[in-house]
Amino acid sequence: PNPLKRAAEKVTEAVQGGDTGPEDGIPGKPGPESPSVAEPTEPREPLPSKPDQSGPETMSPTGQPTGDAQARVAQSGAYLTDAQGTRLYDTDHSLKAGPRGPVLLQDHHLREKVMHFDHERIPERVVHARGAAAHGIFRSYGTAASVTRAAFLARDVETPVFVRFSTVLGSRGSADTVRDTRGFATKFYTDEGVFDLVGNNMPVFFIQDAIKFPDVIHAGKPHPDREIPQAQSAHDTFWDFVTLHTEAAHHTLWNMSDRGIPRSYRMMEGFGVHTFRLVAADGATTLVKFHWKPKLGVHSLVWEEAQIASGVDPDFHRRDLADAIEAGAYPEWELGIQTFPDTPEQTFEGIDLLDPTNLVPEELAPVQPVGLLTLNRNPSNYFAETEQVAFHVGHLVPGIDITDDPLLAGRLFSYLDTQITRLGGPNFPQLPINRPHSPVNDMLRDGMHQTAVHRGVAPYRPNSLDGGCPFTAGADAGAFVEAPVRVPEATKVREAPESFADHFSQPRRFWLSMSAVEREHIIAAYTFELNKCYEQAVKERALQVLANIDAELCASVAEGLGLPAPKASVPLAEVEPSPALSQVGHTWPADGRVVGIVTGPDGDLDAVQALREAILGAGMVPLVVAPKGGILGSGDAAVTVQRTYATARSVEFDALLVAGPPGVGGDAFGARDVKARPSGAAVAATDPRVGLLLSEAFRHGKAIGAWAGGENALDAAGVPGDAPGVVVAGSGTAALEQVQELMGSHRVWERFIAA
Ligand code: HDD
Repeated sequence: PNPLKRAAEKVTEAVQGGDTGPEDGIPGKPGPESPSVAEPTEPREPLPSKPDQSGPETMSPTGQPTGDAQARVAQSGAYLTDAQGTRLYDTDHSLKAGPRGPVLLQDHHLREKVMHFDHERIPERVVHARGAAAHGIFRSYGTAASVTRAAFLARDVETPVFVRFSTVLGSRGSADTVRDTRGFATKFYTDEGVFDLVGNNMPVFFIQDAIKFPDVIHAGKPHPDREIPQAQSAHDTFWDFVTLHTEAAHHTLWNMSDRGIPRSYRMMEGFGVHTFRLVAADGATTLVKFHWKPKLGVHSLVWEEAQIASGVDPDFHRRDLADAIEAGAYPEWELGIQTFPDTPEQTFEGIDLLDPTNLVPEELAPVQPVGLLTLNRNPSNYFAETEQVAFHVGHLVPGIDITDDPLLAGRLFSYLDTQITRLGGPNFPQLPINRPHSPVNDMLRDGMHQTAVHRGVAPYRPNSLDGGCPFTAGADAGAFVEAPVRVPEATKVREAPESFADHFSQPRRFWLSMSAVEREHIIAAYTFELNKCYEQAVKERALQVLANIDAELCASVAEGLGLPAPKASVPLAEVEPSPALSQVGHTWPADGRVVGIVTGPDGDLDAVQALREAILGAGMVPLVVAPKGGILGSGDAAVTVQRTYATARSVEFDALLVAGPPGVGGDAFGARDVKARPSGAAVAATDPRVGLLLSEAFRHGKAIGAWAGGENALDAAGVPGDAPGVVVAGSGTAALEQVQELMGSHRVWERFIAA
């Protein structure tokens, strides 16, 4: 066939819709000859664009409009074009000299397509590369209005936000559930400009001075020779650094605690870490620490769960966040502030507020709620939003200013600088996700990836050519004016204040504030990580650090390492515990929790159906687990299977319910019935994957319920029916009721303590 003729035919088909389209000709509706799995043969009405998918508002310097709104939306028109807007007739074949001949260099489409592909990746973030994000709304209560003039903190102001959560050490494709600090970065698109609160899920940091940041990150990242281990702190260089720089003792202790393995991004606290300075309308200043308090409480995985999830679902946290939002279970946090008088010493109750390795116990300075954050929309494009968002601690608005925390000072440089490499130039604020919602009228010009077509001739001031514009505003017209803070007269030194030398009293307070089970977890984490180190000197130095925090902590870890426990080399500080630091001992709403209902074709399907509704009604997520996919039962009792025995793993569930078979004695679940009933309910009892599901859930302290014979599945899995948090009830709903109550405490803690 003549290729040119064929090409011309294809163009005609594409433009006219061809003659192979659906019979009834309704775009989007498959005709009788055209099952939905077939390739569409004619253009269909493009999907309406999502609000955040509209591209930059470009103005053609020729004065022509650049197309309608739809045309500015990437990848949504009916016809394929090249990057210059020219329609293409084929994108599957290179231009060749005959079907078996050489590919021609003149193929501009091939060259453009491959060239663009070659440059699709941008450098990942040097830290916090792995992340997930969501859009939302921040509604302020007005309770901070007396201490800050920030307009978005006035009463009942709603501000759009974009929040990105992350791990620190891992690469972009690393697992979500590794032991690490989590980033919690929030971009507020306020009427007065963008405010970024770039925090973590821990209130303290490893180092006190930004000049050490490259060092701590080099130590935490994989070893430079083999580039292992990925996304882990359990290796020699990390422990070498944090034991030689004992200011890291506090943050390391937080990392080794349950805070290092959160259950969900939705169940983490967030902290601004540094002390910031609020400025009121009358100019009065107050020192402040920012806190995010999750409505669902602060909860963690257990270590074995975290490890299993890294393998079976490396996207565990990313999926959890997106699923919850898609299901309408919008995650919420209250923003809270701890305020302190802005005295020249910048200390509070003896705690140096400029030292970012310090926290201020909530018992000494209560966290006062100032607004509510609700995440209610998933990003529509990961790259455009989650990857290209650029946070910066220097994105401040009037009413919020910085302090002299030396860690913060270095960050004020780093976050702008890093975007030059990562986002390819200084114009990253023009990327759609980074654009302020307030008008921008800067005098910044040109540069790589400039998309604005600036008007006027005088990007300088004062000028007389552009009517004098732009003018500067005073504080009364909404300008950011630095708080006129006095800088003490001093000599230039490379030194830290003496108060920064106390490295152990704050970690000791954290340790003393933990419950018994949390302490057990901390000891296990240190023992695991240090046993992964090869260097004896590193382990011994780590024990010395622990001895300076607490003798029992040190002795227990030393025991696990098979080493003697050293004595403290400093006097142990007299500190009061801070109960607010413990995650255990409270009850929380079970909203968005995942309940697995394990059943088979012979299970109590009516009850399963009723349970699904009850679980949904309680704001939780039911997942039916059965031997294979598809539908169980028929008619009104039909139940859709969401997980099979092969795809379900305990880590996905917060609680399990085991459905018994209807009208059959409990024996049906018993091992001795397996031969007689090799499928269905009997399979549930004896399938090793169900056994694993139940035994892991039990070991991880999860609530388990069974009814009408389901208890025999528990027996088969070695789960005692009378153990704490195991419910054997007369009906599915009765089992759910008790399980739901148990879930309020997140886990059945007695099981760990008994163990
Ligand atoms: Fe940082 C990213 C949080 C100290 C330099 N940092 C980054 C992110 C978070 C934090 C949440 C990810 C933002 C996103 O989702 O895009 N960083 C912190 C906190 C710190 C901290 C809470 C201490 C209190 N960081 C810190 C120091 C430096 C940096 C001391 C440098 C001197 N951080 C960066 C960076 C990153 C970054 C290299 C990488 C990607 C980016 O900024 O945009 O500039």
